[in-house]
Amino acid sequence: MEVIKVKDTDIQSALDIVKRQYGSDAMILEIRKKRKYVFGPSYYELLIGIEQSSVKGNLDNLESLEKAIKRLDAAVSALAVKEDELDALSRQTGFSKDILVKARAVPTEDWKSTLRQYLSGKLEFVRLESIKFQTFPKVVVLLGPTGVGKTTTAAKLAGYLLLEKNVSSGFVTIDTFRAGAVEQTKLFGRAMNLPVEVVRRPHQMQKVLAKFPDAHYVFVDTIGRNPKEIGKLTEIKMYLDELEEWIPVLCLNAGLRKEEMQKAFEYFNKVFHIEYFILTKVDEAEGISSAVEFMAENRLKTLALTDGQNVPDDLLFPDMENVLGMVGLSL
Ligand SMILES: Nc1nc2c(ncn2[C@@H]2O[C@H](COP(=O)(O)OP(=O)(O)O)[C@@H](O)[C@H]2O)c(=O)[nH]1
Ligand SMILES: [Mg+2]
Repeated sequence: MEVIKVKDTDIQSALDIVKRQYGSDAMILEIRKKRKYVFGPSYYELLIGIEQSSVKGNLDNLESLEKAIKRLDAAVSALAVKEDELDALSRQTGFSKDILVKARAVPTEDWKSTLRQYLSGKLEFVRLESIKFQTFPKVVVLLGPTGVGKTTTAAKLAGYLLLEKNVSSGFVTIDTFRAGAVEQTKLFGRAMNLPVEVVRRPHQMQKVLAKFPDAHYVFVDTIGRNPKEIGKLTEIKMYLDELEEWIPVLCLNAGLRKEEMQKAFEYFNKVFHIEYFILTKVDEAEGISSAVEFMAENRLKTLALTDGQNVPDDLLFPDMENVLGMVGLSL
């Protein structure tokens, strides 16, 4: 046993020092009250016994700490070397370095299957028909910045349901701008012989559903001039709050950069809790790697992709393999 002396004018401070420095390994052997000279101030001297094994243990710990630091050092240098590799892979795949690192695709020989595994754990594809609703008709609200293709996509979805599933739909346009910009929806409605209603006051919302006695689905389309006006979103939300049940679907253009998608998502998600997603204009985008990253990182349930102006044909219902294939990650 090693014996150590600890001195302090205050007994509590002395005990604190022992506790801090030697922890539970310390054994107090003796406490002495002393004076340096006859009339000098008193102080305490604590004799502490420490088992050799724990001193040795601490030394062993130090050694293993040193080894760990060396290993960490080596790993950091290795990472620096991999930076070039990371850059190259990012350019080659269109995926950000950020996600390649998160997925641990670098440094790995088998980066493809590592990235595949990472993405497939986060991506989700859902068919509109499989979403359970408590109420009827099922109300689907299409949200997104102006020009992303909300109105066209609503028409495509209604067309698909009608032609492929023999299920009828209706359209509601919330015209918060009193702009009367509903002609486009009316044209689609007329072409498919499906009803279109325009709502200009929130309290009309629930009542308007009664105007679609045959519809299984009602697609609510929103009009906006400036998607940056958060006030407009809360106004749209007021209309939807009148409804018993509805699901919001965010539509974003595949040509956007990931940061732009994230910004738009956060902006809409603040007002609506976004769970479902449609990626539009895939035909115009150079690739969809960024969009796929965005979908994965936000754990969005993707309902469809759109890839052209033709209604209702340019609509895809991809599964995991389709999408992984589209970003060059097929098996
Ligand atoms: N290339 C392409 N154009 C699309 C697609 N979806 C919609 N559009 C076009 O984008 C424009 C805006 O669409 P619209 O549905 O009015 O957008 P909204 O403002 O979000 O309702 C129209 O010219 C559409 O034909 C798509 O998937 N690919
Ligand atoms: Mg529109």
